[in-house]
Amino acid sequence: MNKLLTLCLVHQHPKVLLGMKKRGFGAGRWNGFGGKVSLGETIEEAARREMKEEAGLELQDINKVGIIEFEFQSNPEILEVHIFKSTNFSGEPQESEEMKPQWFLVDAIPLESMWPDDKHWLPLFLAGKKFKGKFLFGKGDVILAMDLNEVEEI
Ligand code: 8WW
Repeated sequence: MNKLLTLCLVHQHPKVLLGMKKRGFGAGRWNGFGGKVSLGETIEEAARREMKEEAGLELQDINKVGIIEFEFQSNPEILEVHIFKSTNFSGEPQESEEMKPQWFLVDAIPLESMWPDDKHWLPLFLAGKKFKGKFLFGKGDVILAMDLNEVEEI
């Protein structure tokens, strides 16, 4: 009964590729690329498909690095987001109807324009760690409770 979603960030140290979400859930925030997992595809296939649709990139490598559950006080549905890292792709980042891609230096990630949980797990992501977590959001997307742990295996 969780809703399965993907989120994929390309990390070519010292740069990370993010996209400005142009519409829908999370619009106006920088984020990784991703979305819903469709029937008949694996979660990894969904992550690859969304990266192609939203940024025009064909991923070479892809690794699952985290799973985070997001609960909103206003919504009984729990979002289970599977977070992937890629380091190589073919193609050139291109803007889509969904996302405007841009490279950021890891020291200049626009945390103030991202989901408020990202500041907690991005350091683990950038350090090559694996992690699992849960965040509870209240009104105004404020974090009411959180649980985040580094794990050996996803
Ligand atoms: N970084 N939600 C997954 C998604 C969901 C819906 C449409 C993509 C969050 C981050 N991402 C998301 S949603 C990403 C497209 C978050 C709450 N905190 N942090």
